[in-house]
Amino acid sequence: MHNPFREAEFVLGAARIAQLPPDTGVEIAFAGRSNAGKSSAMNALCGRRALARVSRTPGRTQEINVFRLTPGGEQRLIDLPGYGYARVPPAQRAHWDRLIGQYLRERQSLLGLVLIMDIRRPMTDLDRNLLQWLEPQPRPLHVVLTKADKVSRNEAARQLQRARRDLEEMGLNATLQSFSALKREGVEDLQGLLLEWLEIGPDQD
Ligand SMILES: Nc1nc2c(ncn2[C@@H]2O[C@H](COP(=O)(O)OP(=O)(O)OP(=O)(O)O)[C@@H](O)[C@H]2O)c(=O)[nH]1
Ligand SMILES: [Mg+2]
Repeated sequence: MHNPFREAEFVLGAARIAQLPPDTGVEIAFAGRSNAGKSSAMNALCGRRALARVSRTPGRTQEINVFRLTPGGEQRLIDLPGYGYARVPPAQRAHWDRLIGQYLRERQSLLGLVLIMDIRRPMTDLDRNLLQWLEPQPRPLHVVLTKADKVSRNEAARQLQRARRDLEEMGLNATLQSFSALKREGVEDLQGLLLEWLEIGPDQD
């Protein structure tokens, strides 16, 4: 099957909102705790080994990394810095939180958010904080419980159900799936959903 994410290319890393590309076109952002597996999920989505850098040590993605789906195109994937890494100076951590919060609240081209969580510990307090930032402008939310290769099928199903219930209790309308970048499980489901988002997104004139 042709993978339209295969042509994705790195554009830039932004330490401040002002450094992002112009706020036109559409973006799908990936958020999650530090070390949750965001960069690995994006690499799996795009069928590339090293599009987004995968960390050996948590907290590697310190900037907002921007990728475009086609050369010169106006559809982008955004790798947000992971939140919640403890061994980062408080001032730096506060800067990341502000950066992510500001991005989620203000970015007009943000089409939808993919929230990546480790299937072994989804919906932590930090994930809930992030979900609260989504409030003012409702956009599609897709929750990916990754590293499913680390748990049994039963446990994966149990965690999915728990996360679904938690999201409902928060009044959030979200789609969910389990995923493994390692085993490449759930990749086609993720591709299919994001393609639907892109198709219903604003037209590219
Ligand atoms: N077993 C397993 N390990 C994974 C999977 N996805 C990611 N990992 C590992 O988890 C660690 C973190 O992965 P990253 O993709 O760098 O996570 P991240 O969320 O981008 O991390 P930061 O950018 O530091 O916030 C790495 O050691 C990966 O190899 C998966 O599906 N299964
Ligand atoms: Mg990363």
